This record gives sequence, structure tokens and C-alpha cells, in this order.
Amino acid sequence: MLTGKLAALRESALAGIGAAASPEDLERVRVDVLGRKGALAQVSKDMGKIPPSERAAAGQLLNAVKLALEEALEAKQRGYAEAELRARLDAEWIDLTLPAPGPRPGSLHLITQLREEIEDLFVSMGFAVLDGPEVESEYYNFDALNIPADHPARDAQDTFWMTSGHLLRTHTSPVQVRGMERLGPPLRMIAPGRVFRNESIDASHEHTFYQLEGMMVDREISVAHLLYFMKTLLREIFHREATVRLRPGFFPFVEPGFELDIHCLICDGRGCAVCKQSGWVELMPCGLVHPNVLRYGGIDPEQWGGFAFGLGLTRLAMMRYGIDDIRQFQSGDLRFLRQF
Ligand code: FA5
Repeated sequence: MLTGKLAALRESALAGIGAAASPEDLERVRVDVLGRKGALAQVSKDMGKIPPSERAAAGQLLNAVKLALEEALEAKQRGYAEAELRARLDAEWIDLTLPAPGPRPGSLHLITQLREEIEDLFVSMGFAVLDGPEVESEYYNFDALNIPADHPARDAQDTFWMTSGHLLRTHTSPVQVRGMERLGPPLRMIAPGRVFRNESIDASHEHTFYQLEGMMVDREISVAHLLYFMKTLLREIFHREATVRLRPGFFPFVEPGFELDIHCLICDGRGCAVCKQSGWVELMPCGLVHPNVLRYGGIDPEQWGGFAFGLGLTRLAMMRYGIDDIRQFQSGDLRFLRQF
């Protein structure tokens, strides 16, 4: 009797184990058959009822069935564990032969890249690249540029003064006079650098921005020379003829003076925050060097003439890359910087 019961239990349990479709199913079968209140426990309770002479054989059979079922369960559990491992290995597969991703390389700031590009261009045309101090004297920033003490042009460039009487240079033009003193005529020089103004900030105005001064002193310099170099610069930077306009501009250190505006490339002239809805962006004031400034530089204006320009480098970068807010340059936002 008990033997038949055990054999039937063995068969149905093995079938249950075989049919289990998930680890949860399998656990249910295990509890039903091998659990404390499972079918096998039930059978072993009945052992007491059978004659003692048959008890040993029945006990052996019970153990054999129990062992067989445990083995079948374990085998199936192992199968599930292996399948799970395989699936994980497939999903999390790493090719160890690939080179490891190294530290992310940094890059030069886009203003630095543009500055180096313009430097290369001017060097190829025979210009020297000069540097000047950011903390400047009143003499070089204003006086030697023919801007007298009571001149309104001093107010136009709101100045950060230092308690020592020095100032943070408001433009790169002081390097004109320093350059003339250093090089003597004839000369061709550019002077890129950082300048500072106590300004209210908006999409096109920063308190700290970059300019690039340019100056050429030689015999019989005319506006035609100036235009040639400016057009060459813009063609090289934009890789096409940029639309520009020249209008009279007043700066005490040039005579005549001009404002070179560029057709706004952010909005294509339709009007935006950068061009203040005008379609044009003030980019490069310029002119022929005032005789007084040549004199301050130790150069005789009867013998020599010159042109000068003061390119707004940050604004040029905005036009070239279509950046619609000047504040991004110094925001330190890596998402912005990584694009260049
Ligand atoms: C000057 O600074 C003159 N020194 C330029 C000059 C040089 C004239 C040589 C003649 C001969 P201006 O203040 O306009 O000029 O500034 C020059 C350029 O700097 C502007 O055209 C503009 O592109 C840029 N710029 C001026 N203010 C700001 C500002 N707050 N933020 C960003 N760019 C500015």
C-alpha cells in the first residue's frame, strides 16, 4: 500500500518539477512535496501504521524517493540559476579588449581658439603680436590716446578705478602707444586681450570681454589699406564675404573714425536680442591714427601715417558660432564649453 503511494507520489512530484515554468512554480512544488506539511511528511507519518517487519524497507524507499525528488529539484534550480547568470552576462557584457575610456581631454576656450586663428592670419601678413597690461595707467588708457581729462569719451567707457590711481584697461587701444614706443615706424601689430568696463550686463554686453587691437604705421597709409585688412580678416573668419557697413564713428584717437558693423548672423538681420532688433552688430571701430597719438608714440605724423582698429573679439565669436548670449562665455558651464 505505502509502496504504491510512494511510487505515485514520486511520479506526480517529478512531473510537477518538470512542468514548473518559473522558479516560483518550482518553489511551490517543493513546499507541496518536501515541505514540513508536504505530501512526503504526510506519508512518513503513516509509517507508524505499517507492520514493523515492513518498516525498514518502507523507510528506505521513503528516503530514496525523497533523495530523488531533492536531486530533481536541485537540478532544475541549477538550470534556472545558470539561465539567469547567462542572461546577466549577455546583458552586462564588457569587451575587455577595448581600450579603457581615458580621462576626458579638455580643450582651449573658444575665445582662445579664435584669438589664435586671428593671430596666425595677421602673423602671415607680417604683423607682430603684442601684449599689454590689464592693469593700466590713466596715461596709456586715455591721455596718450588723445582723450583729455574732461573728455566725454572717458564716461562712455565706464571705468573700474583702483585706489592706486591705476585702472583696469577699458580697451586694448593703450597697446597702440606702447607698441609704437617699442617697435618704432614702420610697424604692423595686433594686440589681443581682456578688457573691463563697469557696464550693465545683457545679452550683448559683458563687464569683462575680449578685444583685438590692430595697427599699421607706414608711409602714405589710407582708408583703402584699412578696408583691405578688415575685409581679409572677416573673409578668413567667416569663410565667405560677410555683409558689413561702414559709418562715421567718433573716437578721439582716430581721424577720420568709422564704425564697422556686421549684418547680424544670429537672426540674419531680422532683429534679435543680440543686435537689439536693428539687424546690425557693432563689431569693429576703426580709423586713421590721429596725429597726436602718433606723436605720443614718438612717431612724426609728417612722415608717417597709420590705421587702427579695435575688434570686439567676443562679439565676433558670437557671430561666428551663432551664440545668442554673451554671458555664456564666462559662465563656466561645461555643457556650453564642450561644444567647441
Ligand atoms: C573701443 O574700445 C575703441 N578702443 C576701438 C577702436 C580702436 C577704435 C582703434 C578706433 C581705433 P568701443 O567702445 O566701441 O571702441 O568697443 C569696441 C568693440 O568692443 C565694440 O565694437 C564691440 O564689438 C565690443 N564691445 C564694446 N563693449 C562691449 C561689451 N560691454 N561687451 C562685449 N563687447 C563689447
